[in-house]
Amino acid sequence: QMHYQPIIDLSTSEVVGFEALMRWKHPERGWVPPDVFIPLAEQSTLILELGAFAMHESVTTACTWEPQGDQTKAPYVTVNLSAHQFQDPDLVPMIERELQQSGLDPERLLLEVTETVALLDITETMNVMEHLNRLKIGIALDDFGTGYSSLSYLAALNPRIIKIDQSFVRPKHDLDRSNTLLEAIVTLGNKLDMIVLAEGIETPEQLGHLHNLHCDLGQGFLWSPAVPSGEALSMLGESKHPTAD
Ligand code: G
Ligand code: G
Ligand code: MN
Repeated sequence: QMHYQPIIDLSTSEVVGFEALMRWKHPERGWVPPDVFIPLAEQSTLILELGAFAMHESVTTACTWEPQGDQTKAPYVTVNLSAHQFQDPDLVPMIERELQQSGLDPERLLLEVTETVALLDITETMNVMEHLNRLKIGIALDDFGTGYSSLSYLAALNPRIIKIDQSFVRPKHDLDRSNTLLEAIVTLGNKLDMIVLAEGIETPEQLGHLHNLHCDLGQGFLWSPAVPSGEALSMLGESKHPTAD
């Protein structure tokens, strides 16, 4: 199943998108988390089938979402891609087919890739990026700050969103230094005209701090974990999300 975690605009506290996250309900073991089954699926072509399933479910579900407040566009959906998917020659055609069948506005789809995946084969990545740009599909750079954070490649990849890893948002040690890094990453993203999203926000204090740093978007248990599509849809009707003020 695909579940959806809301992405919140820290200034308006509106839901601007959802990250699609896969869950496997095993008949005996119950819910198996993706960090257990995705790496296994990656050892075979099963990951391509799961990836196609995730894309189909996500774009179909996103078609049911309506614009919020003064928004001109309905919330977008971000779909995680694994390394093998990114290297699959059928990736772009598969996405094009799904967009065509569903009728989803391509600007409402973003692909989440980690820097590590994007840098595996930079020539191939730039080739895929060119196709995605032409289709107006955006990239959200996942787990930013935990890979090599190659700054020249960051500029070349030009993601629409950079997602700051949770380890900077909820530092376990070296609080001062983590905060300095957090501030530097937000500034870097802002200056490069990228939308900066902080992951794993759990407390109003973390929210207030990130808002003060001019971080654009947030995601985390403070608002909601990933929920089934029906719950995501009803979340859109509500406007009582925690705000930074
Ligand atoms: O929500 P969380 O525990 O559920 O997700 C754990 C990890 O699994 C995340 O790093 C996320 O990128 C990955 N993941 C979740 N859903 C998908 C998916 O549909 N495809 C891929 N490739 N990875 C996913
Ligand atoms: O690696 P990726 O960023 O795609 O995966 C996000 C992971 O983080 C998922 O497992 C998701 O369930 C988890 N997550 C999302 N929000 C929070 C949060 O506020 N706190 C914690 N501890 N985990 C979170
Ligand atoms: Mn992700």
